[in-house]
Amino acid sequence: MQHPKFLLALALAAGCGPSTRGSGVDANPGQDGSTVDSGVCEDVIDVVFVLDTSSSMGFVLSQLEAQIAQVVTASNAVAANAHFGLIVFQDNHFIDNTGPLDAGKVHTDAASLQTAFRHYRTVFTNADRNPGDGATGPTTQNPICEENSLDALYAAAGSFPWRTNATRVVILATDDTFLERPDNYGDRDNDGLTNKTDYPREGNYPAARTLLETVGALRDGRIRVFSFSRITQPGIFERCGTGRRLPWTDITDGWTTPYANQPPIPTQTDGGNFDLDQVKNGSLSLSATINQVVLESFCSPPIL
Ligand SMILES: [Ca+2]
Ligand SMILES: [Ca+2]
Ligand SMILES: [Ca+2]
Repeated sequence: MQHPKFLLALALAAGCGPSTRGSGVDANPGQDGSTVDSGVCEDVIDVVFVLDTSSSMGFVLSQLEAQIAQVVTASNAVAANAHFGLIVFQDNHFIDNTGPLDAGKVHTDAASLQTAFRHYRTVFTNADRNPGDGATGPTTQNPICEENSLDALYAAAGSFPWRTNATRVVILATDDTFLERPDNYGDRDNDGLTNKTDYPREGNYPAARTLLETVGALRDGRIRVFSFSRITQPGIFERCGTGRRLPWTDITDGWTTPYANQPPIPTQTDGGNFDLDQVKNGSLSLSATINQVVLESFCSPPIL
């Protein structure tokens, strides 16, 4: 019998999008159909989605809602009993708790994930409401363009119930860079106070972590980060409608370009980055790309 990974590789071969990753992971079957790790690895699969739910990101939630069943099926074809988590963020984050296992942190099928994607799009994306504030939190928040992916990633590393024998993958989507402690995402004018009430209203959304701390937690957890982010600067009419802390030329920092002289997060975790604009225009399939990286990561510990 063929290794299930090999069979899935055949099934996926036609539909995979391009990857910019340059790791040494080799999921290609050998000429005799064997894989480099066949017969020794008994991993399960844990995938955590870390998703920017700010106003420009609704298309990712919609596409995931439509395509997540294919991801769940493909992961379970690689190894039975795949687990999925969801952490949503804007200027703060929330660890989704609507799954059936581990106090809601773990999803096992597409239906509960679809309900969750729809919920965050409706209640948070469409209202500029920060996920950590809950469904009745203030609206029209988010006074600067940068989004708090860093603290959401730190939560993924430390607060998701990763299984000991799991191949661990984070799928992150965002269209901007992030800030580090001690900056504050709610401090629009960077005066150290969060008291301005004119639009876009200030609020107290301090960054809790640094890039160094976050990457350290991810690497300690053997968690690969695959990001979908913008590779090119948006045109003037596609830009975030508020001010920002860092220049527009920095929106790729941390994903495909260094952040304050530190290599990008996908590079530091043996993951990869894909072009979010290709997802938006329909030329890159989220599900095919996610299935590809899960397959390539399976039973191949990150090379750090
Ligand atoms: Ca945004
Ligand atoms: Ca923001
Ligand atoms: Ca201020």
